[in-house]
Amino acid sequence: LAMESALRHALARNEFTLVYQGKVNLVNGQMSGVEALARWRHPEMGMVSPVEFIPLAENMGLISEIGAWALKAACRQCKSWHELGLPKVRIAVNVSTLQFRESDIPSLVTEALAESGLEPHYLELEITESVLMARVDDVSQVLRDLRAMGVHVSIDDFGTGYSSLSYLKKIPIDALKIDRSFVADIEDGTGDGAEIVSTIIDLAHNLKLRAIAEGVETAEQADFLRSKGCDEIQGYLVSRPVSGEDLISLFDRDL
Ligand code: G
Ligand code: G
Ligand code: MN
Ligand code: NA
Repeated sequence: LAMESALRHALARNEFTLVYQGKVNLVNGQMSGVEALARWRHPEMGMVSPVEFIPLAENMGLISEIGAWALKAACRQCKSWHELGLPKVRIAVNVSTLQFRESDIPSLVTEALAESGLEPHYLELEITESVLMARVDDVSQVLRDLRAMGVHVSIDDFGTGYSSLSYLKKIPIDALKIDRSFVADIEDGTGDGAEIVSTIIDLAHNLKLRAIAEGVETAEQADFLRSKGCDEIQGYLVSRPVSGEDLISLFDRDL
């Protein structure tokens, strides 16, 4: 209960912040994008993980407001990296399923892009498979509107939900992000994890989508993913999530 009342005031008290984790292109080794991850810094409770506060925010009817803040803050941060003359990367922002259903996402995105001055093709939204469980026509229309604007969409935590393959073929998306539980199971390339991962990579490519592996922690996992044609990786091997300022130094590092 204490956490609920604190969460109600967290936005107004400026307690949310974003950290950023780079994605690296496995062909050229360059940083290709950055995912924004929300953090709640409470004065007494300390850092509260989004695993805790996102579901709470959904239950309390606060997710759309918090999600809108995250989208706008991420667009502003990305634009400011571009203005510093850093290599231009795309920013990925998580959109919860409830937020996707409750809000007018195309209008919100239009507003965030207009306010920040970020060009639409530098924005990517990460949604999960559960978004796709709604009426196909409604979801498709929102995704088509986003595509028409030039905004990218990827499916996060792919493989843990219930996407129908025929559905995936019909909707305009750009990438599948392979859930980190499968990546963790790659090990030496012989186990179940390895087979699931290479199957998802092939599925993505057959659907003309990029495949991105998340939670990559070891060079062995990265080598396996490269050998299977995975397009991009994200995870502790590349970098932990860091502040907007700390991310700048990652641009010059040899990844
Ligand atoms: O950053 P990491 O600990 O901690 O994130 C945990 C989970 O919280 C992940 O599934 C991530 O997608 C989700 N998450 C992080 N930031 C946001 C956000 O801004 N909005 C939503 N909806 N989910 C987020
Ligand atoms: O669900 P989503 O992919 O958006 O989650 C991102 C979450 O994964 C964040 O909590 C982030 O801190 C965490 N994360 C990022 N890289 C790694 C990694 O290499 N290993 C593990 N175990 N977690 C990671
Ligand atoms: Mn994500
Ligand atoms: Na994920």
